[in-house]
Amino acid sequence: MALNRRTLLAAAATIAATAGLPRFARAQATGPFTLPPLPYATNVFEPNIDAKTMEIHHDRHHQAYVTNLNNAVKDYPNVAAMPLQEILAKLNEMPEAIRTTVRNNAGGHANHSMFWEVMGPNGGEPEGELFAAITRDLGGVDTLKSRFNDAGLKVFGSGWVMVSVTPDGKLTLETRPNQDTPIMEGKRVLFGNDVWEHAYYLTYQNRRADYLKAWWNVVNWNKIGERYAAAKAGTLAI
Ligand code: MN3
Repeated sequence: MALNRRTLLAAAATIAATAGLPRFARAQATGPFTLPPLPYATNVFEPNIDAKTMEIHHDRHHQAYVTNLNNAVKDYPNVAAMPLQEILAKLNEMPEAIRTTVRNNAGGHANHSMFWEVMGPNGGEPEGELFAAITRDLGGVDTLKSRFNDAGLKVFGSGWVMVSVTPDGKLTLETRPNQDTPIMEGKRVLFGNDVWEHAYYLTYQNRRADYLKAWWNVVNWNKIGERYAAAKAGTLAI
């Protein structure tokens, strides 16, 4: 086919249109892992977390972890068939060619799936066995918040601050770099906050401490109570 001016213009228009598409629309890949829909509207946490941050964080960042993970495992059916928590607990058994990619993106998928779940409007307060465990293991709710915020502030670069839970219900404050998670050590995460700049930069810029403080306003303690019961029952997957 001869290239004429009309063909070249059409090609240029196609390239321009593709370049203008959101990243997640171009990167859609099929695979065993899927992006869980947000269980609430993106604007429900205003002004604590702005709607644009929620949208980009979920639709683009989390989608990218899912897409990258699906791409990494597509030639490894044994890995693709494994539950996410099992992949994370067996990272050192992963094929070396995909181990780092799987670590970062399976971790990112797990961490963000947890993150959306432990936030919500009208999330209540810690009650019952959860309240008792926080009092027993973390010095009470106010002390937990203070220690959690301090730990989150001290994460250098990108990472997470979390509370993990053992099968017998003991709670521990933890931090992890990048997209690492205590699931990699066979533990379970009760809840955690994302301190990557993408989680807060549009509203808070460099003020991570303000974001950490405001985040408690959007925590879903009712859901965390359910996760605590599930962790003790051995049924909490992610
Ligand atoms: Mn994030």
